[in-house]
Parts: sequence; structure tokens; C-alpha cells
Amino acid sequence: MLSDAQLTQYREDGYTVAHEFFSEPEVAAIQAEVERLKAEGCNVATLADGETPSGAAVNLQIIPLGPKSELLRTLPFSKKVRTVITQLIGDDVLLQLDQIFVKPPRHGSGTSWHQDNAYFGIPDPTQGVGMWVAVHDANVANGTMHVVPRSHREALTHTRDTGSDHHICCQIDETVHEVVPVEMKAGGALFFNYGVAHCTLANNTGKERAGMALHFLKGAYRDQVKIGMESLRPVIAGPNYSKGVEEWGVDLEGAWERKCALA
Ligand SMILES: O=C(O)CCC(=O)C(=O)O
Repeated sequence: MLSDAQLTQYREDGYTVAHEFFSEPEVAAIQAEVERLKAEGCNVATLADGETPSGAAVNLQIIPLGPKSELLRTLPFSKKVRTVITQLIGDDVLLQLDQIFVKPPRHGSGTSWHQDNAYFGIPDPTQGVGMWVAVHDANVANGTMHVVPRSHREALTHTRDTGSDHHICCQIDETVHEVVPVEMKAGGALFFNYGVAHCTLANNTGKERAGMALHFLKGAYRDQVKIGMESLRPVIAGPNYSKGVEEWGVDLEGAWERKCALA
């Protein structure tokens, strides 16, 4: 569970960090799955025209995860994820989006500054929460996630990101905005509401770095979601919660813990 201090930071600054959110066996399971899924990734980095695939820079996106991975589809149903997400946005929650970005050694490219709600268009951005998991140690040298505290109170203008085949981006001026690099060991998790501006930077180190991003939304917005799993939005809490039976045909409660040999 998040502490009162973490919850206060989340309410005020729009984000909070849970170091060691996932234990060593969980991290090992996630890392092995990322290794397996890499073959299904797509390099979204482009030359400066926003179209031509980049030969050098690589931002490998794997999306969605649930249909591709029997392991990762169970993660949103884990006790720790359900507990924290409901602490942050209350009961009645669905998983909107799940993806991984892999940054290969030396050629890994970042994901430019943006607010997720510029994609999602939810009337109140604080009603959605992104959970970004450090699959490997994430630090300034390998381009970890950076956030702008309290930026959910600003509607920033977004334009097409010409370094990506589909992303959008906004401008952050570090002389005006406070920018916080979030450094975490593998297994740490950053929670931020849909309005918080964030970006990752290039990985110029000799080791690969990956981040896994899950986006959760209040069930009340279910029909307003424009982006995400178009037909399958697994409910993880609330009146429509079926433990995954409705969406995946099996009870997934406890499955994450069993698969990671925690139970
Ligand atoms: O890991 C990345 O490069 C970007 C992730 C991201 O922007 C997100 O989770 O919203």
C-alpha cells in the first residue's frame, strides 16, 4: 500500500514513486517476458520527418501486452496493483492500455514530452493513472522517466512528434518548469495522473533499458476512451469486476502471485 506521504505527493504533485514495488522474482519474470516479447516490438523512432523509420535510433514499442502474454495479462489483477490503483483513483477501475518501450544500448531513443491526456481526452485527467515500471534499473544516464510536478493543472499544447511515427509532444521549458528525473532500481514503479507531463530520454549506455506502462481509468469513463484496447478493457475493481473471467475467460485473481512463485 502507498503511505500517507506518497498519497499526499500524488494528490499535490500528480505523481509518486514506489521503490521496490516488485520483488526480485517478479522483476526476473517481467524481464524474461520482455526478452521474449521483443521480437513482436515495432520501432516507432523515425528520422526528423515523423515517417521514415530510423535506422539508428530505436524506441521499440510492444503493445498491447495482455493478448501477447499470459504472464503480463495477470499483472493488473495482482493484489498489489489493485490495492494501489484503487488507493489512487478509487473503486471501479479498468485497464485502458498496456505497453512496453525497450531502449537498446547506445541507440535507444526517448519518448518526447507529453501529457497522456492529450491522447486520451478524458474530461478530468486526474481520473486516470499511469503506472510506469522500471523493468531494468532506470537512471539519468540511460534516459529514465522525467516528470513535471503539478503540470496536470496546465493544458499544454501538443503537436506531432516528428521523431516518432505516431506520437505527439509538447514543449517543456526547464527555465520555467521544474523537471524531476525519476531514478529507480528495476522493480520500482512511478504512478502519475493522466495530466502530468513526462518524457524519457535517450539510452546512451552500454546496457538495454525497458519500461512497462499500464494505464488505468475510472470505469465511469469507459465509453469515452478513444485510445486503448478497443474491445477488451479488463475491469480490475468495482461493480463490474469479474476477476478477469469476463474479459479473459478465467479467474486471474492470484495468478500473478502464482506465476511469480510468490503464493
Ligand atoms: O517509456 C517510455 O519511453 C515512454 C512511456 C510513456 O510515455 C508513458 O507511459 O506514458
